[in-house]
Amino acid sequence: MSQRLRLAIQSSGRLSDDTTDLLKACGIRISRPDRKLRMVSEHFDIEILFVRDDDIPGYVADGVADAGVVGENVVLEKNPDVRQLDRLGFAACRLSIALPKTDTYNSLEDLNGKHIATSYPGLLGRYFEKNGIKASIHEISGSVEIAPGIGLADGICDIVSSGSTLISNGLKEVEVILRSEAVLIASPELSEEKQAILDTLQFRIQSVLKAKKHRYILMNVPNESIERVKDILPGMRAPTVMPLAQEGWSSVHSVIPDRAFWDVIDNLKEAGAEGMLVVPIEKMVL
Ligand code: PRT
Ligand code: ZN
Repeated sequence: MSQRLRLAIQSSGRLSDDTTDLLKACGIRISRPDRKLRMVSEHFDIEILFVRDDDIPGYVADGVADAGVVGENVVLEKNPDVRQLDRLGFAACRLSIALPKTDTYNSLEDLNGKHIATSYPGLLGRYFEKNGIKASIHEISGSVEIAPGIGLADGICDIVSSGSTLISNGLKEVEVILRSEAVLIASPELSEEKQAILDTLQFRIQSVLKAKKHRYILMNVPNESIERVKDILPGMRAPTVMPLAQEGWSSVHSVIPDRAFWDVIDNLKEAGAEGMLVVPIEKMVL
């Protein structure tokens, strides 16, 4: 019987929808009737385990799962023996230290002697040690942001994304100790067969992520401006140029990094490009 790669993903929470969408874009459809804990994919040699995110690094390290999708913050906090592979571009957040907004804060030294509440004692402890800060850590498992308000701690170290939780609790972010996003992790040792499935999965993930970061751009350009337009386009290769039915004009197609679009658009217009269309790309296989 052929082996299956066992992939642990978050059962329900901030990671689950994006993980399911990514797998779907990779050709792995997730259907979970009756909220089962295990699912075998029909189109790929993969089995999905639905678990709590905190358990994923341990399961992968212990061989209960072969690979997993989890926040980098959770992996680094647990510090298990796993391989960290691709960064997946979702669930972006930071792990930060925050103090009451009325506190004076000039530098890390100001944290000496403070009492900090967190669910990330491992990461925070290592951060203090690396920076020679003598502060005490109070581990709590939830609602960390209320700790200073109820007199439990002087400050907190917690996950921040928009920052609104900090603001509504009268806190200010003073140090970012980690920038995190969802990552693919795998156990250090896999059978040859499972490693081959993981390689295929990674190849598909990378094709999907690359596509997300690029746009397909089409425009009409007077023939005398084509060279200028080619110089402006930050494409992967030379653009495709095709004659239009209208004499003296061509259609120019290219793939550009998404972030470059607004930087080049004015230059393209100035060079004579018209009727620009910018289209999302579903997959990019290079
Ligand atoms: O039930 P299970 O244990 O599986 O899930 P969970 O409740 O432990 O985790 P979940 O689903 O809340 O988060 C999963 C992962 O999403 C985290 O480990 C992070 O990698 C990532 N992530 C991204 C976040 C946030 N953004 C986030 N904003 N995790 C938590 N938050 C919380 C944060 O703890 C704080 O309470 O949101 C609040 C701050 O948000 P802002 O927007 O107000 O700053
Ligand atoms: Zn959790």
